[in-house]
Amino acid sequence: MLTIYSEDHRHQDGKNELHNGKMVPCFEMPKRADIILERVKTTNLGAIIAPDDFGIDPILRVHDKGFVEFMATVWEEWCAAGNDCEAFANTWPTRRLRERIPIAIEGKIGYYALAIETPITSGSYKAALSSVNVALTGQKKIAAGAHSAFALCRPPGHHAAFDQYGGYCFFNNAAIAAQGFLDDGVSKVAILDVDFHHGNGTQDIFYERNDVFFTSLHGSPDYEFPYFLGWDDETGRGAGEGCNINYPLMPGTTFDIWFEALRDAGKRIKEYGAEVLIISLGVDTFAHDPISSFKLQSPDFTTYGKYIAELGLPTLFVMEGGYAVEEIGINAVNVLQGFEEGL
Ligand code: SP5
Ligand code: ZN
Repeated sequence: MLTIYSEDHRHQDGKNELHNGKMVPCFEMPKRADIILERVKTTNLGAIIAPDDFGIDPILRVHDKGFVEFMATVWEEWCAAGNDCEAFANTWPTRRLRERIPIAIEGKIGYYALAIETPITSGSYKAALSSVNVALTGQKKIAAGAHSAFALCRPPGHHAAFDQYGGYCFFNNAAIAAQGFLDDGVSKVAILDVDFHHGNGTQDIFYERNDVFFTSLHGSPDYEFPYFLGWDDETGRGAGEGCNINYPLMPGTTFDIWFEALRDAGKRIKEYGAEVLIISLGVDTFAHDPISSFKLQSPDFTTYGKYIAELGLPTLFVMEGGYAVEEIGINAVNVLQGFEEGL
């Protein structure tokens, strides 16, 4: 399987995030991609190529223009306002406040943030652009006839909504790739999100559409981030009714329960009639992940990779979360090797 990778992910290198009331070193760190790349090499998964540059037009197909402009300029504005540290939001347009975009950057950042934990740094925009290019390069390879590809994206993307960043995500790589497939002539795309967290951003972007089917297995929002989306009564709206399926699962979920949900999701993808599959590949379902609570073991990743291959669709794997850094390479590449075994 072909891997797409860019060194530019290093430009997102936040110092701290707010976790359980303390500023702690960011869980989402450059070393994650280094360890995955190392495993791709040692397992001889296949060729590793650099991405092409697609500019911002494909991003504007799924994200708000004002939001993309904010991402491009936030660091400069944050520094110009006299700050000499990473940028964090601290005030939001919550219930009964107005959703009007303030002029001051301290306000604007709250308008566009969905959570407080993610630091914006001097390199966030550059890293986010490169992550989009990695996903789109994989998408183009599949559109040109490859059966699969691994977009080693970093920073991740599935929490990034139409006009919001957060959850370590800035632009929604998987959603941009899905739109890329449609723009290249595919009529039905499925996105299967196996990250531990609900893919709220991807759901948000496609919620009223029937050309992208979105399904996600994740820790129930009653207990887990992002807390305010991801229940099973969210099935899509308007033309999108029936094209969104969530599997909220209890903390402590073991592989047998998780895999049963995955097989149900796979059945629904087949029923929908998807022509192409995108996997939002988070491996924070691992039992030893430091911020998650599912119980998958490393061999389970191989098992479900094999099942994904059995769906028989051209498949683009887009890297999302996973914070047990030492094992992230084994777990992510196990999925890809399982997929190849299942062909
Ligand atoms: C892409 C991705 O995986 N983003 C995850 C962002 C999670 N950020 C908030 C984490 C909150 C962790 N809470 C720990 C207690 C769990 N019971
Ligand atoms: Zn996650």
